[in-house]
Amino acid sequence: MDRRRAAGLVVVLIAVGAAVPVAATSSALRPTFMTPFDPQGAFEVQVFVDGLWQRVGELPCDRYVRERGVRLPAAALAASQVRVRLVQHGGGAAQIDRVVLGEVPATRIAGAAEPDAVALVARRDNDVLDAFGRTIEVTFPGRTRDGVLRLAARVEPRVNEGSPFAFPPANQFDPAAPTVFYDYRPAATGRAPSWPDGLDPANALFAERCRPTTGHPDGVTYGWVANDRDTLYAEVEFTSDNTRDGDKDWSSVAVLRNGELKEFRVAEDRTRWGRPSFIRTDRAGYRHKLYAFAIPFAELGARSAKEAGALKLAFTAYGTAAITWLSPLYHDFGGVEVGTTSSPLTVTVTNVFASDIMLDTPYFTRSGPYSSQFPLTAGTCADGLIVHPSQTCTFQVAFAPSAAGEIGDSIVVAVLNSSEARLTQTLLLNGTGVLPIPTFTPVGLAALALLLSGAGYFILRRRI
Ligand SMILES: [Ca+2]
Ligand SMILES: [Ca+2]
Repeated sequence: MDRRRAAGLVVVLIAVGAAVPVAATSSALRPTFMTPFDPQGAFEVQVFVDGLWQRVGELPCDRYVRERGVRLPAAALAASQVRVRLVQHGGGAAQIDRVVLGEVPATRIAGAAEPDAVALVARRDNDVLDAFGRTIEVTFPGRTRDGVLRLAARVEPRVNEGSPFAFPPANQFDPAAPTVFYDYRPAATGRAPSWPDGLDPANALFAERCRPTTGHPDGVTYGWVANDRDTLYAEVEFTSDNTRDGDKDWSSVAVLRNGELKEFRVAEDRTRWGRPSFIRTDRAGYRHKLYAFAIPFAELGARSAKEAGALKLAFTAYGTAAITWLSPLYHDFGGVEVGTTSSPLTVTVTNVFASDIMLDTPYFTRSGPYSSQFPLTAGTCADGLIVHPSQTCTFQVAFAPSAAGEIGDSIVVAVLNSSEARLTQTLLLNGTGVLPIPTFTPVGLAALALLLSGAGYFILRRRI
């Protein structure tokens, strides 16, 4: 299956939310991070010794920032400067939060795009350096006592998993349209704000703690709204998005007026309704996404703020920082010998909501022609099981190809939330059946040798 198509499918929202009263400062999202280490790529570590780059080791990474260490050879440490190369490979994005030798920070970084790279990797603070596909050369002072290179980094999967964060959170996982809104009545004689200066959590329209399941940091997302006579202004500060991913990062404002819903989206390549920035603020001291919206009232069918009257607003934010209650949403088993069964994949359902969820009966459905080749084993998940907030259940899927070739399947998992709304998410599976390599017994090998020598004799006779 085309991975890009799979990516497109998995970020599509395929769930139905329920309308509940909104409190602007309480979060409904409480995932736990039980995900085991699931490497998506790595950093090869090289060190400069006696005029040559020497491979020291490989540090695998998954989506979460984790610190790993590798001891550098004594010959490298004895030099006046220790030069290390970090060669990133694999995954769909990669960042370094900190790299130190012992506890000593780098004095120089080469191969990075960001000018303040040395400061970015000096501390583990969510302020990260883009390292995707790069060879980053890091120089440390020599004759360091502790010779362990420590790298805190992450590598994202190729396929981004999860849904945007929704504000109000009651709209989370709602594919079609928001059902819950913030009320805003524009002031007839409002003034254009001087944002981002003067943004104050005390004046926020909403402040919601977000806990991404994508390895991005937990953080409070804020929204503000203001207006002047002609324009509706809004800011969305998505502190959980500490990675700059071009047009993959976006935020939107949906405005409901006179029964008509209109959505305005802003990304690096979509600046008609506003602008994204990637900055540090008083709310979060590491670089993160802040979206500024400016929407003329004329776009809402009103000639002025006064005419606009009462508005209903809903927001979303996505930054590859996202949330899902089913993980993973995509898995490729790779090549598996026909007639055998792969090692199983564990799939986790996590209650990321504020109240109990119940697995539907049945809790999964599948209708693909190859479903029987992706056998499913019930783990702790079961029809009708109630999962409390932050709790999980799991099941296993494996790949048992019956013929050579690449095939796929999808499993739709369904749960009911506390309002009995049915939510679904789809797990996409892929695998390639490969034919076994023939093996020979000693007798078989002797027969093959005889056959080949006979053929060789025959060919030689023909040529003579
Ligand atoms: Ca950092
Ligand atoms: Ca991002």
